[in-house]
Amino acid sequence: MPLETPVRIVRELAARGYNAEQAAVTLIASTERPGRTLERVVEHVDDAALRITAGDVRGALGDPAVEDPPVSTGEPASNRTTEDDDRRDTSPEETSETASGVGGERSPRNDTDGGVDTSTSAVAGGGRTAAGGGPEHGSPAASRTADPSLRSLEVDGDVTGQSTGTGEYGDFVKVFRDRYEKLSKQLRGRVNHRPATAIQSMSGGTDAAMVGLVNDIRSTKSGHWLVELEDTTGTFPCLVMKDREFAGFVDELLLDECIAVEGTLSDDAGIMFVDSMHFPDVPRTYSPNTADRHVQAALVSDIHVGSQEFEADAWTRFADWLHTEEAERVEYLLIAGDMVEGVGVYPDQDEELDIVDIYEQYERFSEHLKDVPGDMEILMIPGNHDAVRLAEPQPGFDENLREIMSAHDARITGNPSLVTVEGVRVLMYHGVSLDEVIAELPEEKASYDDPHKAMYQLLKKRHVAPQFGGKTRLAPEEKDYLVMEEVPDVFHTGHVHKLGWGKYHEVLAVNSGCWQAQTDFQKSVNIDPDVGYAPILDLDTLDMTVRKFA
Ligand code: D5M
Ligand code: FE
Ligand code: ZN
Repeated sequence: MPLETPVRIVRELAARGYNAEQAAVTLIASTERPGRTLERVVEHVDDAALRITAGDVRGALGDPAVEDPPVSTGEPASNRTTEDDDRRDTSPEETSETASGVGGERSPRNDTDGGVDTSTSAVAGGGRTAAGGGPEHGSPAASRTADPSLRSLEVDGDVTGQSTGTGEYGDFVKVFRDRYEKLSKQLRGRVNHRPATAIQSMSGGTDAAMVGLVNDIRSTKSGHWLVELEDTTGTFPCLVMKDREFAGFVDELLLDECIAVEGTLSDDAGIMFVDSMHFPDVPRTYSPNTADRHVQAALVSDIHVGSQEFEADAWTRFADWLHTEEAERVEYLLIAGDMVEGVGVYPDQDEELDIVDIYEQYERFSEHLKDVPGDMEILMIPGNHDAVRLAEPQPGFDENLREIMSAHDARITGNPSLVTVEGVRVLMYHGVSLDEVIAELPEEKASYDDPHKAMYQLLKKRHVAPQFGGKTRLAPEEKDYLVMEEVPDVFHTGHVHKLGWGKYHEVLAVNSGCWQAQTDFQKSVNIDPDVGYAPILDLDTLDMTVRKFA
């Protein structure tokens, strides 16, 4: 087979079970007969080696003295920045693809065309969809030229290895207490609230305020709303009159979320007539963090390897594109769960399985991961199809699965995790609660067509899965890992298999679609998945471009 391009070399090495440093691929490609060189390298390396280094190639070429040669990439990186920027912003090829590729019937949603409760500045420079495609869409890159020591990736709020919950009643008390502590702190400065027991002993007609978790929501005979709030001392009923301007907020309420209300007690002091309602929310003045250099992250989710509907060709095109010069700034790949299709996740799922063994699914996934350039940083969290406990927070993959997926040395953390990438705080959450938010809220506030709007609701509630007891299973822990204690700069989810993005008070919310074509179940309920898209995020500006590979 001709091995004239780095992409082919990487694929050939992957087929033989090797991952490769980009510098090694460049060296092989630069030789007169890359095919012959590759054979020599494979013969030369240790059988146990997983990753071919530039040193290995030198060794095979008979120059073992040079262990780690500098990578020759042609032009300096600084030139590329400008060129790259130009391409991002003005390429006619991208513009025309936008019109023909995604403007049509199956247009993924974003808020650039004016959403409802979003910030007016929609994804700056974003809202476009560019064709990704294979090497023909950009010349093969030698490698990521930036100095890897500039990279940084830290993880907070990861339950992996920290789980203490035994599932006892006392654990539920603890986790809700912690939720109340953390979220009430965010509301405390805004209202002069009193504990439920203190309000219970106040006299009729007095002003009062309370911070509590929503315990019950009922409509009254006359169409008003009775919202019962609970704090650590007790409960108190709060009446929202249907004609108040904030009555629409009641539609948005989920059980167990934390809110504050202010109002006046009834004459018999039995209920509070609500005059204002407050959510923990993202401050309107929030100013997001950005990276100090031009570097990008690809955000993907829901790969579902092992399903008959997994779109391997689209994934390969994506991986090939990552090897091109156009993608040389894409140094991070963040995957938001559902690496594999899993087994026994939904009834009758086995009828659509391509690989029935869960470990074999991870082995195949690992092969697909090897197509991704070896010099990228990968981070992944699990989803509801993955082989970890279903209840959230979900710990990262166990040793066994890590071993299977070890070739790329990816960072494996829990669902959710707050990942700080070169200063940018990316909250990674698979997204099972989105089904709940979409089911409970009115269409215009949350729908499968606009998954980012459902994400706005979670940002407003500062909790990734507020309602307990429905679709979202909660594992009681010492603390509530699902609270957004800090405001993220980017909120990245998947799960609903729909692409959508937009900004909520300057926080970029991205639901990144999937790599699985429509399943029978999805057909039966009219879910039309957005397959094979990769949102590419500029970490220095938080602008985003979506690339299509399906
Ligand atoms: O789910 C992808 C989306 O489809 C998510 O919104 C749930 C929904 N889904 C898919 N299959 C089912 C079944 N069998 N029952 C209920 N809901 C379903 P994911 O879990 O990522 O595959
Ligand atoms: Fe999924
Ligand atoms: Zn899922």
